[in-house]
Amino acid sequence: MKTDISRQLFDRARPLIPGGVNSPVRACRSVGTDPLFICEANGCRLTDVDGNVFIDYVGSWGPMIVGHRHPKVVAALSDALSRGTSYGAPTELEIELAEQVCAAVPSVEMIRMVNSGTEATMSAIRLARGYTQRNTIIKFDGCYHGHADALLVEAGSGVATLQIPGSSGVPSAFIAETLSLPYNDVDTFSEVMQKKGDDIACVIVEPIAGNMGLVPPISPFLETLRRLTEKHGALLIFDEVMTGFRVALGGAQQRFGIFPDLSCFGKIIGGGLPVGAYGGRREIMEQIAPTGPVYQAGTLSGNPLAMAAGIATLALISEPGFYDTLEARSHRLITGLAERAEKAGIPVSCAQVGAMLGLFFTDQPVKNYADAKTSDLSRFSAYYKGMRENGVYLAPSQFEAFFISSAHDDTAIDQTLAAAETVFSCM
Ligand code: KE4
Repeated sequence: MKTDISRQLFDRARPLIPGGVNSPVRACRSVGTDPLFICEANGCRLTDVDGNVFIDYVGSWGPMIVGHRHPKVVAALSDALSRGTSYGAPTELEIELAEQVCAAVPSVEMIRMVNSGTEATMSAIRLARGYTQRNTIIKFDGCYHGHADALLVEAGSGVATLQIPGSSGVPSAFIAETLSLPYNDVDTFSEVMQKKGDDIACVIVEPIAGNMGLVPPISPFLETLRRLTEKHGALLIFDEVMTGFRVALGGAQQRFGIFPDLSCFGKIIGGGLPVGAYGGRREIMEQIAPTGPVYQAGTLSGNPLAMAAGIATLALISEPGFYDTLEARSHRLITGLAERAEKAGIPVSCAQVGAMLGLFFTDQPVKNYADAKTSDLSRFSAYYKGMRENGVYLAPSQFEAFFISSAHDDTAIDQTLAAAETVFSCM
């Protein structure tokens, strides 16, 4: 595959931008190759600067659930653009998107727009601390909630003691109030809540984990989080930045019938433009400035272009049958991949929830981050590079989920499965 121009651009980018990229995973370091520079996209396909075309399963890391350059999203954006780009003042578009999210997600009565998932979770945690007047928070190993200091934590040696900063530049004091526990581990969570529950401001969780690869919750994990946070007066925060509008119109909370106190969103609600949001019960959200003492602000929050793209996207995914089609195509893809890997004698552990998919190169069941780390990373790298050579663009990390859009038709899935058959046969 010709990648000369990508390589030239990468050489030009690296002296100017750390790693040549504006988000680390895009550098493709964990799969031992260089990134491709993309110049356009349409439907389920990306075209790189060398003219190579790929079936895209990254979808900008989730937002592109109706495919790239959907005519109705482009039309909505063009219409908004024809009137201006940003006002720093309220617009009707912000009300429309808020109405759509609150109508779709039962636990959300009030919502605040921000500009990224990181801002959404960071703000939700500050709100939970302000509302409960408590400081300690609980997250789960392998869950990623953006790069706010308090959330960059590696699980310590002792489950509920010594936490270790997950990044240089994060003072230990900034994560001293963050506990990180094993995902899907009801016993450990229950023990910690029994000891510390009355000091916990919030528990934040990816209701379906997508940042250690795809790891679904095992009942009664989420049920226990809901029960014990309620019992101890802590808030439950569902980080639905990835799962929101991805696994159901009402997100994972609608799919599982478990409703948090606060929810965080991003990705799909911006339709490919920078948007995040957090929302929940009115009596909690009214603690946010200017109606309450918890401060949070943003120059471009509720930007009209981003709102327009989000509104158009949410209108499209609200159409009858949208998720049934996505679910069926996702199921056909993941079962096809599993069959072809098995035929080639390659052990894989696959998962699919709605239009969120995951494939681990391990013969172990994957129920938490420790299991996920049993995956054969060199095999994943070979798979990633092979699929890219065969026209399929995957997330360049074993510890990511992959996504289908409504633009991934049967032809695209057949082509993907054919590529996988070729690649698995050479691994
Ligand atoms: P952003 O700040 O990147 O918009 O959102 C952070 C975030 C929060 N919560 C969840 C569940 C997320 O998945 C994310 C971001 N997801 C990653 C992909 N796993 C974004 C890709 C990247 O970091 O470049």
